[in-house]
Amino acid sequence: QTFFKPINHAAPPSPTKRHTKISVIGTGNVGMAIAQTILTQDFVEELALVDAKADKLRGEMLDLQHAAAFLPRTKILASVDYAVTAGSDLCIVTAGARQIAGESRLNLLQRNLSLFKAIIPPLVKYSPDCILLIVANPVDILTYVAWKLSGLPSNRVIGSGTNLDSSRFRFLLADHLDVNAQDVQAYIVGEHGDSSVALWSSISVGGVPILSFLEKQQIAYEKETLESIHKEVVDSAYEVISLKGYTSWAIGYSAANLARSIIRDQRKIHPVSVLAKGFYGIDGGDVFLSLPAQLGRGGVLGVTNIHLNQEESHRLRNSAKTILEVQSQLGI
Ligand code: 6V0
Repeated sequence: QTFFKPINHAAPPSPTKRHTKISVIGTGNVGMAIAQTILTQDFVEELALVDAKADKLRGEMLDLQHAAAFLPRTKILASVDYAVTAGSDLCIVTAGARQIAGESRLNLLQRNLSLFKAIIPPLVKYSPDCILLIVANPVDILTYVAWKLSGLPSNRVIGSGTNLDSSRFRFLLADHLDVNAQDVQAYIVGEHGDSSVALWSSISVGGVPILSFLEKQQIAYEKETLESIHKEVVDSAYEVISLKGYTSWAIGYSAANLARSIIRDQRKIHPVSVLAKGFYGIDGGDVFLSLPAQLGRGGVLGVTNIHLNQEESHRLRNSAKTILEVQSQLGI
């Protein structure tokens, strides 16, 4: 406190400078990858961590705090008590039950539903103006659950959705074409998972639509080749899990990228899970699935109207149907 002699008559800090705070719920592999990526990117003043396991949580907090000499200055807090999240601008929920061998998807979902009943209400109680970013799986349905339990307007409840699938897609396309993944504009939309939809008709590389790009390069392609790239995206999560037991780094960067767009009001377009009813001919109920959405300080600012061909629209509506069918069995 007394290390520096204070300056006489110093003006108080400008009231216009906003103090930003993010909370991460669940400090497992995914939560910690998100937390550490956020810390390196310097867009938040305070980071609060919550988990049910007090010792592990304190260990993770200390481990991150010990990196303070190498990181932008961020206050790191942790507690099993949700009061630590008070005043968050963004709450990222990664806490989720793991699938037990032989357990049905629906049963896992029921367990995650009761978990969310213990997580979402206190989060909203302590941060009534926050934006919720759901990462736990099955992400689309749990985003719907979070929306229902939170009572927040739908523009403030977002699922990380196919943001990760789309970055895997961009990596594979870039690798295939030997270009930089950041120059590849490509979206996977729909369910985060098996029924996701690759929007081939709108992919461009450096502004050139991909199908004509491939023709120009005289690269022979067939529908099957394109489909196999999409299949590789769908399979890649399973592959990583079978090899290292979980996925963490890519979802860490993916979620931190979404957090940055929101906190810094970047108004960037991301394929994320949003309340999709009324867009792209999706009807039949309140369903969250990924669409290219513009994100900023207000949460979801809008949904881009990308041209989909008939097959893509059909697949997207089927993806919505798949999610709605499971959701209808939840009783929420
Ligand atoms: P993990 O390593 O088991 O971590 C889960 C953490 O949640 C643990 O530390 C638990 O102690 C904690 N937890 C459990 N119950 C509670 C509770 N009631 N309150 C607070 N904390 C609790 O799992 P991992 O981190 O690997 O995965 C977390 C979730 O992210 C899973 O549902 C994954 O399926 C999901 N992913 C989602 C992705 C996406 O693209 N949306 C990508 C990867 C993983």
